[in-house]
Amino acid sequence: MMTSFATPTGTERLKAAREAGLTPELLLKAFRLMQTSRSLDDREIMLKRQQRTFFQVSGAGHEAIQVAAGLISKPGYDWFYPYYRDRALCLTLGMTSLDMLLQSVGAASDPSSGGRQMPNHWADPAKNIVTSSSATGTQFVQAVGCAAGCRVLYPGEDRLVLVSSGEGATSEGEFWESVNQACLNRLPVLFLIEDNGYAISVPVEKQTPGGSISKLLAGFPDILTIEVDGTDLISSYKAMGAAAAWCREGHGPALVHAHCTRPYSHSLSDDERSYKTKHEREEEALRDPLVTFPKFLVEEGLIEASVLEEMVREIDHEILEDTHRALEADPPAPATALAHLYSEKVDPASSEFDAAAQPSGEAKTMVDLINTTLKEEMQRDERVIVFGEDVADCSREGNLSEVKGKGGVFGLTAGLQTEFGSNRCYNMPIAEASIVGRAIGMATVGLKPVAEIQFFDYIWPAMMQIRDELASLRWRSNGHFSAPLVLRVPIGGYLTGGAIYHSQCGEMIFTHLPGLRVVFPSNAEDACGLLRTAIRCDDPVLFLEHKKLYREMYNRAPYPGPNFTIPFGKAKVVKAGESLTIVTYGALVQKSLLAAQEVERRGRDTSDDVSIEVIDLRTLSPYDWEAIKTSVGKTSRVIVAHEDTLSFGYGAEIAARIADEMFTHLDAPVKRVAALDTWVGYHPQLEAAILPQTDDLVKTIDELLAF
Ligand SMILES: Cc1ncc(C[n+]2csc(CCOP(=O)(O)OP(=O)(O)O)c2C)c(N)n1
Ligand SMILES: [Mg+2]
Repeated sequence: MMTSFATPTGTERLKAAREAGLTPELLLKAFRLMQTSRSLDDREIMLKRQQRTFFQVSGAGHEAIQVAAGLISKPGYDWFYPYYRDRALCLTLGMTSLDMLLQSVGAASDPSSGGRQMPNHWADPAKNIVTSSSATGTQFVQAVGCAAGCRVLYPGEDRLVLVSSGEGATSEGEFWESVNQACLNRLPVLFLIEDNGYAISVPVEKQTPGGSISKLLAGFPDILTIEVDGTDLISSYKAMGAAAAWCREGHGPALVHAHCTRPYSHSLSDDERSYKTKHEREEEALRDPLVTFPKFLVEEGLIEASVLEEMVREIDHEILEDTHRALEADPPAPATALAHLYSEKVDPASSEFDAAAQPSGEAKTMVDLINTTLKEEMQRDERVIVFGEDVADCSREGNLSEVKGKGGVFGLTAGLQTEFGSNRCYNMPIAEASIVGRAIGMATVGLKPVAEIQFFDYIWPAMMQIRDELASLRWRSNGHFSAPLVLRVPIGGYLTGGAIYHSQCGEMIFTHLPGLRVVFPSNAEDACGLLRTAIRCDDPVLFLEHKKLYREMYNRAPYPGPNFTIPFGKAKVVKAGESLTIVTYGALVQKSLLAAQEVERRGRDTSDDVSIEVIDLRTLSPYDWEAIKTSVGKTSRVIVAHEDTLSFGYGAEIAARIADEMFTHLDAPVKRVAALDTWVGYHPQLEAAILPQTDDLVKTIDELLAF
């Protein structure tokens, strides 16, 4: 449904305000908020020019729609995903001038980020203003997840999720993914698009086909779209009110397309005179809400001009006092740089997770034990929700009585939907950024999503969500927000036929990310214990499952019990030895064992007393340095072996650290065995040549022993 809200003119305006529920008191409150926002921008610009702050981006020209958005919202009940221009919105929700100035100066007491993020990256847990990144458009998919999460946690309540951006950011794929899913699930997401006609220097007609984002959405079902003059408080208030009512009444999402102005260029680093004409700027100035709104208040007799001027002076004075306080505030202490990367509540590396296995029954595959663990954790904790591509048994629930069910392309999630229902295990559209974004939004409100990415090779659309959002969320909000969740991802090759898009590794790209835990089990028992730790811990975990290891005979194990957990960062010495250490994980654990056996057998034949130690790291971030150190201290020879490509790889980090900290213990150079620096090929002969084999390990062991 599409509506356009006309801007009232002349004497109609007061009548329209009254009809919309805007009392004289509310109008004056709105003015105070709008003026505070503008005065703060002016003050911050001065501070930046005086080099007392480091960055400035303004909300100027957007104040009317933002105050309207804030007035129709319920802070602490609704949830908010604002963007960097939303100063007036956040003031209306209850943030203070001092809160904002503390972020400008980068103070330790900046409530949004503790001096970690640029100004205008608002966050306030008490008001449900969720920490934002600087990436345009990433907030949309998280807002959808937040709305989906609220539906689970607060059924029957009329909370909405307000998410905003400029018109330029609607070109991001995540915007379209989020509209798609908000419509699919009829979620109460209120999209506010503040259209100031430019994305830095790019005008809207070069950004959006037809130049209007609201018109483009015409074909989506169940979304209410409203186009409005975002510089006019009265029509903005009406539009936001109607959109909020639509969401709260359960009809689905709404989008308000608000036309704003941008009088202060994109930011202080930009000068719009280099791409906007004088005429264009003059036309815009006539629509400035901080010109038109006070004029209206005075013209309609709602306030005397002199009283209004006094009010502005008062606001400026208060902001100046807050500025002095902010400038005196302490900066963040250097020693705090690493604080809040991970949970301070739960340490997954602690002995708390060191539970003994209580094996029972016959040996099971990795698939069986992962499936059992998921079921048990879903039984134990209602907050655990599983979603991904094809993970449900059957999306058409009615067919479940007639069909066996799918339960994942590898069958890992089989039976979860049947046992726990379609609200706890469901299929997602093919949109990996949304799978991760939804999980982040859900985890932010307190659920425990265990999402699946179908193949590691297709994780890349979600990379922005993983790197710029998931991994940084706790750190950038100075510990105020977190998104503890699990991403299960089938990975790896040796499939004979998997080729480039079903066989790659690439785990080191993720171990490079502070804030993320990376797990890579090699056998059924470890997969069970580590998955349970992943679900029970308080950090985001990338749980990598090697496809080739899913149904092997050699790595099976009896069921180790419903409370079996393994701490992160605790390697397993899978074979003890004295002559050489192989540090490895994943599919190369078995290959290392085979290579060790061969070398040892040859040694026995020639009466050479050779024994190889094989260490399975099991978790890659954190990893067990002590285990490596102890072993290398004993053997003095070491190979780091992995399936991923050699150069700039995981092994490079371990090898560098061994060279750094254990140099004097070494009797030979640190060697690496890994894939060739290329992609995995389709033909088995090509694949075998590219991926590391047992023979490669044998050769390297021989070389090192002979050194
Ligand atoms: C993913 C990403 N790409 C590029 C940028 C750089 N950037 C910051 S703001 C911006 C323009 C956004 O324009 P719009 O969405 O219209 O918002 P406005 O600033 O006009 O309010 C760009 C390109 C970014 N922050 N994130
Ligand atoms: Mg814009």
